[in-house]
Amino acid sequence: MSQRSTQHHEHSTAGAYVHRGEEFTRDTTYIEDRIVRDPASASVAEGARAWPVEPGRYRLVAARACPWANRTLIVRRLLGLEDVLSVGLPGPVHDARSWTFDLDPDGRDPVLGIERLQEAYVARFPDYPRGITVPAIVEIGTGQVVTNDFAQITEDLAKEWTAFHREGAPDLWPAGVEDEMREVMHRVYTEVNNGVYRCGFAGSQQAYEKAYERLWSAMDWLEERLGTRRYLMGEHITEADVRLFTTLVRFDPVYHSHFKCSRQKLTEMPHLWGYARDLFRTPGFGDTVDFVQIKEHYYVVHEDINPSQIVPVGPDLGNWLAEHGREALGGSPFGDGTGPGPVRPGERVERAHTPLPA
Ligand SMILES: N[C@@H](CCC(=O)N[C@@H](CS)C(=O)NCC(=O)O)C(=O)O
Repeated sequence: MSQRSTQHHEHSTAGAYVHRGEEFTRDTTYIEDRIVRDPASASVAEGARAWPVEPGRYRLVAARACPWANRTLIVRRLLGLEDVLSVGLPGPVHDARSWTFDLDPDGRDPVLGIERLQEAYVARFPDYPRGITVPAIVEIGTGQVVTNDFAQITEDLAKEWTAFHREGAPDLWPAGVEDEMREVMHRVYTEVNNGVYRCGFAGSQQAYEKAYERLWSAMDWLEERLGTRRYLMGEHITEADVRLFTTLVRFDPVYHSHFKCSRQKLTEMPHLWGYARDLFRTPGFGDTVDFVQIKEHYYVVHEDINPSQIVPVGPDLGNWLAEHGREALGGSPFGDGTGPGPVRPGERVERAHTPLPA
């Protein structure tokens, strides 16, 4: 995650995210391979490779706890890709070598047969030098990681896997608003998705206060924007909403306390709170969220900022199902399309972990 933490992963449990005296900087070097409809004509980063879209060839590894991985779980469901791209779900906490399949029988992913995600990274790059991060896509036949570039993964699921989208799948990247959407998503990423981490892993009082100001100025912008429109880009959900949602859903249980993002709770920002609950109840969003795993991940893994590793019991989450009244703003989540059907039996979040409608 941070440059320093990745160096530490070989011998510590996600020990050092905090840069003493400094601002938190995210390691944004990824395996930039892409999975595309036409590898011969696809544009890929220098040194990266284009792989063909193919049902059953790849497995998405996405811990429910992680906000970046959570995006892929939502998009996969919204687009109905469950039958063509299977999913492996590491548990919420790491061992000394990062993500493990400790929730699976015998502690192994049933399809890849591995105990640690690290094995898939090493199968491809024996000396892989960076963090073993989720989300990652692994080629099942070779057991090798293909990509961990979270932003490109969801964009490619939406634009390159179209032949396998379910009927009624929403258009998460509507052409007419794409330019503005990229600007909004950039601001959401730098100021909010990553902004909460910048607060939590600040290495000095000054760095924290600067990070806090940045975060809240973006939260105020979003609160205002969502006062007049139901979704970030207007009447229907887009990838921009997916990206904001995974941070909002973690806000009160984790970021408000653990990352000291405490000017207000999400529940005290009326438009953002209504918007988050509206999305939460939309099939494909809330049904991917596991509050128990989310809390366990942050409070246990980030030992440097929570040395006791005690996981808070609160907050009470029953209010996520309260009426949100957002329909009054008009719009509809899926536009001309439809919502995804029920979650696959093997992929349901444990009932006791998240309040969902019956
Ligand atoms: N690596 C991406 C996003 C993915 C990411 O950070 N995932 C975290 C979990 S939320 C992870 O896998 N951390 C394990 C590690 O850093 O070794 C980024 O830093 O922007």
